[in-house]
Amino acid sequence: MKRLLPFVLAALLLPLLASAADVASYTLTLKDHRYQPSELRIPANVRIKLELINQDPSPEEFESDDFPAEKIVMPNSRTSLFIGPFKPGRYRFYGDFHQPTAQGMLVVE
Ligand SMILES: [Cu+2]
Repeated sequence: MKRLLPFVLAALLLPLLASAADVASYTLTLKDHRYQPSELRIPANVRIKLELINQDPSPEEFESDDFPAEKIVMPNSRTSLFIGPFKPGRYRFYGDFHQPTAQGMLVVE
């Protein structure tokens, strides 16, 4: 049993590593309190990793009323969150601290 242990561990852990690596990553950059891109296309029915890059000198909060998400990104820094899975459709998101300009849309297809 002792010699089998590494193989047992590998058999247990590799699928976990593989599934983590399989999560596709998408980037939203904040600059001048606007999201770039303002429309982000993602595939339906999968969980995705969203990288938030804030190039502004003030904090922002990524938020949506269409799906559960609320994440603060500090000035000149980055963070990430997982969102989805989504059904096909359009889902609005915004920056809570600069709503007049920080508007965007997830286009799920
Ligand atoms: Cu908020």
